[in-house]
Amino acid sequence: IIIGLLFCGLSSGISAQNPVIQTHFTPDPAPMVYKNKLYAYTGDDQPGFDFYTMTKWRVYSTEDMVNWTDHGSPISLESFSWARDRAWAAQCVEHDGKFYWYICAQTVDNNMAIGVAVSDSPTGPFKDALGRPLVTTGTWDNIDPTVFIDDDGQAYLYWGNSKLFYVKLNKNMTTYDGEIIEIPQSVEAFGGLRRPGKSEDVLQKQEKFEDVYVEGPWLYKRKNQYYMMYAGMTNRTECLSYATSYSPTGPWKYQGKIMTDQPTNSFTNHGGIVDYKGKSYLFYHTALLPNGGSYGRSTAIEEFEYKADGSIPKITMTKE
Ligand code: FUB
Repeated sequence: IIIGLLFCGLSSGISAQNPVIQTHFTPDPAPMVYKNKLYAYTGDDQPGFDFYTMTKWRVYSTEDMVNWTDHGSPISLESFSWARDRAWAAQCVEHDGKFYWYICAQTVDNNMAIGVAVSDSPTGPFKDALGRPLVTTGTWDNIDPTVFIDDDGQAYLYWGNSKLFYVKLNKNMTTYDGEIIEIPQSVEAFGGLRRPGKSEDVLQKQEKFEDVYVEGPWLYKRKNQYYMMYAGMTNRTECLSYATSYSPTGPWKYQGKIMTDQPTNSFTNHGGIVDYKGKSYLFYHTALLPNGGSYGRSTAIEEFEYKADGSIPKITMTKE
């Protein structure tokens, strides 16, 4: 199915619209470039829910950032025998000609866990690689996996809500042997600190609020710097912030907000950054599709240019 959609914010001069996909809700977009195509792996919000009651994941592709092909929903909760609910944020990466789609979902034990499905094609069919979760530590922190493969071939899996963890993946991309490392939270690393004893709800209501790591990490490398984008916190809604490091395991240095307290109307924000055909793009989500909302979120894209020192400019969301 070809969905011909245009979006604004492009230097090509094409006048068009965000959200880029208008046929389904497509939260938590994760871009991946493979060969000549750009793929967007997304979640699937369903209208009418009052929570993130999600059951499947979707994939789209484009070659021109204008026309998108809908590849349907190659994986769902049913693809993972251990998953019972909450098909939340995911990311697919290619390694040695295979495609690894890292997902998180609620387990039959009522925790959140990270799993991985594998395929020979970026659009599937995908199969649960393990028949069990890849990371399950019996907590609710195990959400929002991001995977990055460094130049030396070492793959890193980061994830976490309110806490940020990583493991080094084995060469098979589906297991790990080392310890799970928790990244220390500090003002220097992520712009702020959670105050012990205060719930997120209380934090959001504070008038003056510094940034803080919340969820949705996105790890990548550009030149010799590693970038960790994440959903941070502002007064009204999640923002997108980032930290950098000269090592994939930190220490991380807070660099500020990329997308600040703008009216995404979705409370959460979650995205990815990718270079494609010589341009840089921020993928994120908003509630701006008709009938959208906090549980009806859609992929939006902005083109941007890095500053000369490698920093990411403040990016303003665009819509029609
Ligand atoms: O889409 C469900 C959850 O909302 C994601 O896992 C979080 O990052 C937030 O976007």
